This record gives sequence, C-alpha cells and structure tokens, in this order.
Amino acid sequence: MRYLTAGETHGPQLTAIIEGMPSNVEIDFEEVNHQLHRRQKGYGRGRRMQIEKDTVRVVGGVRHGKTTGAPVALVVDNNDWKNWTSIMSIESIEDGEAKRRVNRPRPGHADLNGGLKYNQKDLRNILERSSARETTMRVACGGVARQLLELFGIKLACQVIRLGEVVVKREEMPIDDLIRITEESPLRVTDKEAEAAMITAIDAAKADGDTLGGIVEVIVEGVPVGLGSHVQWDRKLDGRIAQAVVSIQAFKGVEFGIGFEAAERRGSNVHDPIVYSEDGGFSRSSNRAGGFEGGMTTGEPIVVRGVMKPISTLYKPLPSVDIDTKEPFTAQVERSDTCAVPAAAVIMENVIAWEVAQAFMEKFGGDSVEEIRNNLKQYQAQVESY
Ligand code: EPS
Repeated sequence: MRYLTAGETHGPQLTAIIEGMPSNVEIDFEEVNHQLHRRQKGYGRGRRMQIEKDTVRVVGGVRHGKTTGAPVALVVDNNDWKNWTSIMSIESIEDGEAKRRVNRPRPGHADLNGGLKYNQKDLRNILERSSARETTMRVACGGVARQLLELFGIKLACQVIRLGEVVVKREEMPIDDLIRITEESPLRVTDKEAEAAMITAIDAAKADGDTLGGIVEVIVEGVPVGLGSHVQWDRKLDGRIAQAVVSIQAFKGVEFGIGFEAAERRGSNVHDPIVYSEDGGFSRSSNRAGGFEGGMTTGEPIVVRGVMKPISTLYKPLPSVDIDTKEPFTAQVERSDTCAVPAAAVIMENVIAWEVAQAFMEKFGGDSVEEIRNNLKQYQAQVESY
C-alpha cells in the first residue's frame, strides 16, 4: 500500500490517493472525519482552526460503502481558500494584484532551504507546502488504513506525556480507558494536574509571543508477531515507523519502549525475558523494547514516543536576513498556533496506523479482506503450533 498527497495550505483543496487498499473493507467516512476533527482540536491552536472544519470527500475507490480494490481518492477542501483566491491563484495574475510575497525566511521553517533549493524568490511557494496543514491528508489516509487494522483487532491510542517543562504523572491503564480519558482532555493527557499546568504554560508562552513543544506517545495493541523483517534494512518496521514519525512537521526525534533510557541501564535491565504459557504461547514478561526486536513486532504492544519542537512561527521573532536586500531583520509576524502538541499526537497515531497497515498487508497481503483473513488464520495456526 502507498499514498501520495498534494495541495497547499491556502490552496483550494488537499488531495490524497491511496493505492493497494484491499477490496471489501467497509469504510466509515464519519470515522475518518472523526480522526480529522481530533487533529483539529487541542488547547493552543490559532485562529485558522476556527476557519476550517475538515471533512473528507471520497472521489474514487469506494462504492456502496466498501472499497473495490481501486485507488481510494480523498479530498479535503480548505475553507480559508476563499480568502486567498488571488494570492494562491493557479493562473498568473496581473501586477498589482495581491501576491503576499514572502521574502523574509522564518528561522526553523523550510523557507530558506526550500527557496535556495527550488530557486524560488517568493518563499510562499515553499511555506504553502511545508505547512503542517499537509498532515490533514496523512491523518485521512491513516483514518482509512486503521479501519482495515480494526477488522483484525488492532487498536491505537495516543497521549501527550510532556509539554514544555510539564511532565505527566504516568499511570498504567487499559487502552480503552486511555482513549476515553485523553479524548476528553484538551491537552490529551491523563493527569488533570499536569493538564492545568500545561494550560498555564501555553497561556504564558502566548503572552510572551513564544511557542511550546513536547513529547507524545502512541500505543498500538493487538499486533501479531512478525510484522516487518530483520532480513533487509528497509523492511525493519521500527525503522519505517521512525521515518514516518520524524517526517511529521516539527518532529525532531523518536524512541521505542524505554528508548534513550537504555543508554543508562545495564543489559539485564533492558531486555525483556521470554516466557511461555499453554494459552498464550510465547510472550515477554516486560515490554521495555516497545514491541520490536530485530525490526519485527514481538506481539507485545508497540510503544513509540516522538518529540516535537516548539512551532517556529514566533510572534517574538528571531533574527533573520531579507533575501532581497540581504539586510538583517527581526520582525515578521505570521498567524500561527502557540502549541500544536495535542494535534501532533493524533497525527503521529495516524501515520503509525498507516505504517502498521502497510506492514500488515505485506505479511498477509491479498486483494480482498477475505483473502487476508484466510492468510492471517493460517499464519496464526502456524505460530500456535510452533
Ligand atoms: C501552519 C500555520 C497555521 C496553522 C497550520 C499550520 O496556519 P495559518 O498560517 O493558515 O494560520 O494553523 O495548521 C493548519 C492549517 C492545520 O490544519 O493544521 C504552518 O505554518 O505549518
């Protein structure tokens, strides 16, 4: 399975094509919309989110509620487009019409590198596509792919575990409780005290014209053993998930299980002992590996964390250089969010859903759900009788 996306943040629409979705998957598009709405929520978002009410339109690959095996084509319209029709016009426009040319690159953004690389003297041609608005379609594609996973009992959840200096007090809980509690929290946290402190921190950052980042965690439960492979570097599923996570706008790092903490511990306190029971077969008595050994799933829950840097559009601007005059400047204020960490958690959950679905299809591949079901059943029998 693969997908491509297209579209600019202030253009008419965002578009995605998913190829390789098997046939006969019942797609609930309200569920895809639910994922889109989850992405739009969260304390700390800016005015743009009041303009957009993201809703997906399906323009290919689904008939009478089920996939046909043909490419699934998705569209999300940008409501803000009506305010940008001349600025973002596809056709050339007359001199004097509004272009809102950007000639002052914002530190931390793709602006300058992209301008140099693509030889664009209007940095809007870079920022329009590098914007995190693009993640709308990644969430839409994840929202389709996870419906395949759900048919086979695979569930995902996400939570914010750190925002700026505020760290959540962790509590073990079943995945359904985690989903319920985080869904009700404007910060996607399980800890009310941390939530209040985060709100205060966001308000303070906003008042200072500054922004805040954080750490988010995604858990995937119900994954069969053996997705991904040790035999080739680009088939290691943890590696592919890492790539997908770091490709999310503003993400700077990723870890699995105990992650970077492994550096401090001795091996005996890092690796997970293997146990066996008649009912459950092989398993691990702990999950410090975060669900992966040798680039393959162990059958334990996948646990991934990603770190998001503070958004680089600052009301309190950093020094930069005008690309026309080459003179330094410090003031370029753009509308933006103060903190998008809760939204980033939803994005990360959905990009991971995509990677797991893709690996699932590689392992149990088939053109229809029925064929996949048979392949999975046979494999499960093989694992059970091992
Ligand atoms: C973004 C800047 C802001 C965010 C946007 C990402 O948009 P605007 O410049 O139109 O105010 O709101 O996020 C989204 C539109 C979204 O859907 O998440 C940026 O520069 O990355």
